[in-house]
Amino acid sequence: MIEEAAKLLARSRFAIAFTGAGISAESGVPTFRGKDGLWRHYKPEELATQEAFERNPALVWDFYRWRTRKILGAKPNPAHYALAELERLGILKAVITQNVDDLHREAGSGNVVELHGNIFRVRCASCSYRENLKENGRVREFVNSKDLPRCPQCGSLLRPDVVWFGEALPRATLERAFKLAEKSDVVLVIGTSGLVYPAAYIPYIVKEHGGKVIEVNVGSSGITPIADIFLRGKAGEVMAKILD
Ligand code: BV8
Ligand code: ZN
Repeated sequence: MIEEAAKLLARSRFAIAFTGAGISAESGVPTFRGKDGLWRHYKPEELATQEAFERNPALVWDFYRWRTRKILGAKPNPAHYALAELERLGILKAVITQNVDDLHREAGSGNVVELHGNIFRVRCASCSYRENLKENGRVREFVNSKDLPRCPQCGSLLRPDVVWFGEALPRATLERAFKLAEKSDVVLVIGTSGLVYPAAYIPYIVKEHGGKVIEVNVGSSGITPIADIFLRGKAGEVMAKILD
């Protein structure tokens, strides 16, 4: 099966990758719904929503500061590097990710579409102020502070620049992802439960346009029913083999 997947990729005209939290599991970043999943301790409604933030911004900031600390200690794993290498070889045209951990960019992927935002960016809840904490070298200061961060422009609360449940994905980002999916003849689906919409449409769009779906996952998911090739295993291990 691995050889078949490698051949499909090598012969593809426009291959893309669609990734979820599972691709970062071997980097030590907790997934959402697995046995070590984040949501086990909390429910999404309690933390990753506008209502939760309005009701208890300190709790939501504690959650994101905790996650940022976890992600700061994480390095890309062989799966992230394999995708960057496939892009360098001209095989992979883009990575569409649901992850907010920036590990694809750290591994060297160039064309990354972040459907759900990026945990290292903050934005103002009221005005258009945005800041990339990583570029400004302010992540540690932000993560270690106990206060509620305020917008330097208007004084309102700053929030993580990620998409919460019940929030629309940025239109331009979603359109760019859908256009990539319509053009692709192979989508490599790695480490997603395929439960969260509209992101989970991506592999279905590829399939509808006659493309092939290769799935890498330790278990089955909402995408498995449409997978042409299902490679059961850890992303880092399977992707390293595909690259061989
Ligand atoms: C919207 C950012 C409307 C924040 C996230 C009922 C039916 C259908 C849809 C809905 C519904 N009720 C509500 C909805 C809509 C909702 C939704 O889809 N809910 C789901 C849960 C049912 N969607 C939304 O709310 C979206 N917005 O619909 O807006 C709208 C429209 C117009 C105008 C106004 C409003 C917004 C969704 C975005 C939410 N934000 N994250 C943050 O990160 O804190 S979602 C969150 O889940 C993460 O982004 C994560 O990436 C995403 C998906 O999870 P996965 O990545 O798949 O991770 P998961 O843990 O689930 O799975 C891991 C997988 O990896 C598993 O399969 C596991 O087997 C595998 N794995 C584990 N280890 C490994 C591995 N595989 C390989 N190797 C390993 N080592
Ligand atoms: Zn502001």
